[in-house]
Amino acid sequence: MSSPIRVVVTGAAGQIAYSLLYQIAKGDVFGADQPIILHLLDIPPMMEVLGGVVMEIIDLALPLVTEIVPTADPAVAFKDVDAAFLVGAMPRKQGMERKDLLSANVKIFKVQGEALDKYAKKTVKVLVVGNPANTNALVCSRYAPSIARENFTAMTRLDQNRGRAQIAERLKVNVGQVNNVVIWGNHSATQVPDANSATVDLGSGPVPVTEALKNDEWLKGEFITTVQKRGATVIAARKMSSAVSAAKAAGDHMHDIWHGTAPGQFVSMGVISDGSYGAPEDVIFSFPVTIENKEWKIVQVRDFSIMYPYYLLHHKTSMPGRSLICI
Ligand code: NAX
Repeated sequence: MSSPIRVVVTGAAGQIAYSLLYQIAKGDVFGADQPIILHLLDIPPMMEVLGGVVMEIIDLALPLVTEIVPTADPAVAFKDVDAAFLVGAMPRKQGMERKDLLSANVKIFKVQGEALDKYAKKTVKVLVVGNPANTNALVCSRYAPSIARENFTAMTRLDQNRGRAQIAERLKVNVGQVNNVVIWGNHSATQVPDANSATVDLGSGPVPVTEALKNDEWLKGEFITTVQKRGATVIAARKMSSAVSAAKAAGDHMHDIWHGTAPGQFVSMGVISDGSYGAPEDVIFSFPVTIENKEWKIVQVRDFSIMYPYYLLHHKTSMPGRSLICI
């Protein structure tokens, strides 16, 4: 067995972390042979709850977990970490303006960025889940100048998974047969789910979903709005936001950073934009990427550059992520 890696999860007493920690602890994310030292960060009032979470992790009796470090101190939480899941964030409360939410989160992600800069390994891979995820990732990266900007990514994998599942249901196939759904932009209602590059394997190799669902107007309309509004639909039914699906998506995202993407497949994540496809530069923007040796690369396919402006026109939305410029 290799030597343990240090993995921090923030918002560790919250509902997403509750599912995510199990996945990490049993080896689904970093590998079945990779021992883990779990660092768990939450705020001081949550320390008792976090103590309960620690007891449950112990009771899982999973041999990969060699040590658990619960703390409310970012200096301890980020010390020597190899991977960071930044899940904790200030939730939007009733009567709270968007600017209030942003300023509360800027404070949190400034502190965590500074702590990463000072204490984490320079190779640390940071996944921001806490909303607004794209903005929070950008803020965090700005306050961690000694760590490459490419090491900070934001989660749109839940939206991608939702898109795959919707298409699989429409085609009445297993979700494993559907790949390469793209999420452009931001993890918010302004995101652009895109099935134009998606493929389905109906038994004789991948074919375009646009072929399999030819003349199906659903793909250009309801598919997009269903994915965009899925989070709100789950909240309306469950009276709580998506948790197990968000945790699974966070695990999928970090798994692919760690182990790379499969040949012929790409995944969507918020990464620092180089202006590809006409997206604004230097913001965290969701693109299709491939990953090798823990480094992502934006997929450059001619078709995408045709489709992306089309969607912007089609939906008459402003460019997703545009609001991120004015944080
Ligand atoms: P919970 O409210 O259950 O848990 C959040 C936890 O974060 C709490 O325990 C809280 O005490 C902690 N926290 C707050 N400030 C902190 C700080 N400064 N340092 C450390 N911990 C802190 O929320 P949960 O349902 O787990 O959701 C967490 C975040 O994920 C939210 O911001 C949510 O909006 C976001 N989501 C992002 C998604 C994505 O696709 N990017 C989808 C799911 C989810 O909505």
